[in-house]
Amino acid sequence: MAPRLRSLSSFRRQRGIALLTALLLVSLATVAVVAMTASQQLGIRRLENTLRSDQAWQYALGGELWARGILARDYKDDGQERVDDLSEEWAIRLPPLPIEGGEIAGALVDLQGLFNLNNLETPPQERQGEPPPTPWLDLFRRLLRLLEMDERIAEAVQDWIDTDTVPRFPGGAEDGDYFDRKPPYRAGNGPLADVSELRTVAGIDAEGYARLQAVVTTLPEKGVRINVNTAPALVIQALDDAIDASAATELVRRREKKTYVKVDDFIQELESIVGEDLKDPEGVKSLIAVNSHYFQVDSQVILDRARLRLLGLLHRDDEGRIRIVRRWRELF
Ligand SMILES: [Ca+2]
Ligand SMILES: [Ca+2]
Repeated sequence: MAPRLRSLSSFRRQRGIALLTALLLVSLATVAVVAMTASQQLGIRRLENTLRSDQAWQYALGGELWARGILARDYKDDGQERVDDLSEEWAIRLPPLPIEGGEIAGALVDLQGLFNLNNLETPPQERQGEPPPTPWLDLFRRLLRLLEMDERIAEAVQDWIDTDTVPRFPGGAEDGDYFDRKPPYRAGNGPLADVSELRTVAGIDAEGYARLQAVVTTLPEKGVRINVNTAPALVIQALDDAIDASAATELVRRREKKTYVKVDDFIQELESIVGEDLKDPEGVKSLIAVNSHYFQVDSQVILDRARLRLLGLLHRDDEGRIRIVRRWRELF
């Protein structure tokens, strides 16, 4: 009896092990299926995201195309009288437009209403000393004063742009000043590519940068004049010592009633407000324009989970040809 009993219990044990093995196999297979499905879902999600980003990019490019169209139409409408002011179609900010799965918003900004920092470029210096001030340097110094910032920052920006290593006086800063920083770096030695570069220039902290951001720009040429039909009051005030805050506000108020069609119209109004105080009307005239060549297009697209902000610098020449100078993305 005893061997039979043993074999029966051994049979039961074996059956138990087989059952356990089967269960284990089933659970392993389940884990594998779940893992495969999860990875498949991830793949689908990834594909979906890529597709959405691609679509958002195409929509944003569409926004750029819209901007080019508006600028081309404006050129045609202007005819012989090349004037750009804030009552024109390009200056109207588009409310967000619904698109399938999201929305798109766009805006055009005249960058010539702002002071172009690359106007500060001068030939390299051979010796230390104060180089002769240019009208653009005077304007930038006034702008810094109006922003309640140290006007010696003007020389630091000039040194950042110039290709020499001789610091200007009194506020200059060259490689020597930047080597001491942690981490060390060198001066730019070329035109500024973006306003954000100012954060690396000596004397400009986060607060100063925030103030400057509203009134300066970086364009790929120097000597770009300020459009008095679009410039904020502060930039107009910085044109000449004779213009105080109330005169600048009055000049802005008058352009809202009647656009400055010629540079002389602005000078005439300016003289009627400040009178004898204006010592150098020709000097002011050399800094201003009534139209613009540089605009920034800003397209913002939301598409499901994808968000894209595409900015572009557009140049419109005197023949009305429009080209994209550069394009960059920003978070929003
Ligand atoms: Ca126009
Ligand atoms: Ca220098």
